[in-house]
Amino acid sequence: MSMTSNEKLKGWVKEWADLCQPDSIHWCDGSDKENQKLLDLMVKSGMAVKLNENKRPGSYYFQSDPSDVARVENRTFICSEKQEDAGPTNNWSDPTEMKKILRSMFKGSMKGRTMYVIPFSMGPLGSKIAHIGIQITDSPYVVVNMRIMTRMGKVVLDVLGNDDFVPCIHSVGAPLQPGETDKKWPCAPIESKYITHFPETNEILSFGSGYGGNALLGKKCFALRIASNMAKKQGWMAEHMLIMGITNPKGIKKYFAAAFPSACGKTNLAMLIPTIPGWKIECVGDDIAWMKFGADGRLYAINPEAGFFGVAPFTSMATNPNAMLSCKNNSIFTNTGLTPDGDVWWEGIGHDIPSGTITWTNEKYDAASGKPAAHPNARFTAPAKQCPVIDIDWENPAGVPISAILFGGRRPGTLPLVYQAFDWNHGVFMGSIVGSEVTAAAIGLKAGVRRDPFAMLPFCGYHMGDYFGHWIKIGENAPDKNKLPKLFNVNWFRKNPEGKFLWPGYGDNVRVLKWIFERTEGADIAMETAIGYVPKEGSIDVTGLNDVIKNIPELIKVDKNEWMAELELINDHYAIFGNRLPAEMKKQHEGLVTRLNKAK
Ligand code: SAT
Ligand code: MN
Repeated sequence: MSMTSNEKLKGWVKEWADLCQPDSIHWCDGSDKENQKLLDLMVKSGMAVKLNENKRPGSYYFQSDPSDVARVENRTFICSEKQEDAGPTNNWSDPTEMKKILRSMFKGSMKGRTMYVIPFSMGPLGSKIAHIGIQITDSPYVVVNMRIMTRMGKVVLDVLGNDDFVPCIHSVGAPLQPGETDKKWPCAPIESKYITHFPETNEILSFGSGYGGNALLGKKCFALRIASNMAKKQGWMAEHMLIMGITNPKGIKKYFAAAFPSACGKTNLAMLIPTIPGWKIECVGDDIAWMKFGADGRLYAINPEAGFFGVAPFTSMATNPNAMLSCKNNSIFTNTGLTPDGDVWWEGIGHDIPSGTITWTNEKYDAASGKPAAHPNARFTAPAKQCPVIDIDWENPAGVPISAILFGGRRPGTLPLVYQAFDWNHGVFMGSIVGSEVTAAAIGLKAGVRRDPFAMLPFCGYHMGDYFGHWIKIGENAPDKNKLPKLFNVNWFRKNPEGKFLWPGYGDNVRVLKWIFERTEGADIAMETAIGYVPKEGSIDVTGLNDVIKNIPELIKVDKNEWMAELELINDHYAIFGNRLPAEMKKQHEGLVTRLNKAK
């Protein structure tokens, strides 16, 4: 039974039910009872395993189909009316054509299944920065994950009233014939998967995958790809950034946001345990930030999500105790190993694998096979409120004021441990050239720097050149330019010629955050170089890090030759944006050339 008087919503659900032909329709109220019913149903069908109540209370284990283990970038489309609006970094498809294909895919796709209607809010309910979506799905797994990752259920419909919503349609694409028994993890083959976005109408249609960002449509599809379009039109920012609070020993607190490509430790940084006394880090979010200017002229950020969808492998009490504690109960584990005593295990969890552990492919673990117990993209879904260092203001509808924005990637050379932009536009240049070194072996690409501007490569829902332009506009239109966040680039991954990391990372990263904190207060601890401000000698607190002190000169070095080579690479990177590259970015590039030529 529908729980709304929103005629548009009711009509939309009916239209899709008519097309998808589910056996029944269930409007999700978000209650504990409903959640438990769905979990029990999945345990009964064999899709879920209830974990040991004494080890992992309220938690469940899932194994996906081996063909459905991660986001599928090559099956992800931006269906803008004009191809050039999707830009060179997105797959484009004509919206009318794509809708035609999808209508045929969705036709009858929910046969034998229940259609769930999930009202959800990205951001605290009622926040001016938040937005409401409604997801239709035939996956109960999606429902229980959306309940952790978003604010979900009846309350959302109450807030929505008769307003507009972002329509999100999802099917695993595996209809059941009468009498047919279901697969443990139903999904469609790769060539039938479609993760599609219609930026002109704010619609999301996703077919054929049940996993992560392909299926939990509030996350990357809505909160980044569609929201980045909304933000561009409306003058705000939807970014792939963690948000953290940082308090100094005097009790002064600031908030930072940070954008890093995948596998650069965003979740670890967001929950970091400082190694220097008196400093405190608290977590507002680990993946996405929505930012708008407040009445006081400062930029405010909310975390649109309510949970963490974190990579499990190599998360441990040593690398990220706060993440481990966040998923100690009421959590969902997908594609980890399953131990004989009903708990989960993954590579790098910090203890040996219990004998008899079942792998994510449902086989008995065999070290000799060389196959891991957990898939490298195995995930935990955990409520953010369970994080021991969750920030007191993490659900503040007004958001938190951002003092600094950090960019970074994995760069063994060239980029110093930290440097600060001269001003906003220089910082936009910095964000536009973010990248990580990849090895040829790892992903079958040419070895070198994979550019991932603002860590938004797979998530910017429009032309990346226009996105740089939007960042420039945000700076130009700021109510008070002096109150804009200061922009920095960090690089924890610089190596010496022998290939050893020069910086310890993890909790010691707070030492760099301390320098940034002091810079936002205007401390005289920086040295001007061609590329920006780097730390003055002795200004990074390395107390107690005796082995690292000798590395500092190398860590903050700005090498003219390395940067000249980098500038060539940036030219190649910029070339793909053609005439949509803002003139300001070319100017920034030329400015750097001139400054480097003058430098010794
Ligand atoms: O699967 S998700 O897109 O949610 C996570 C990720 O790939 O970053
Ligand atoms: Mn992410």
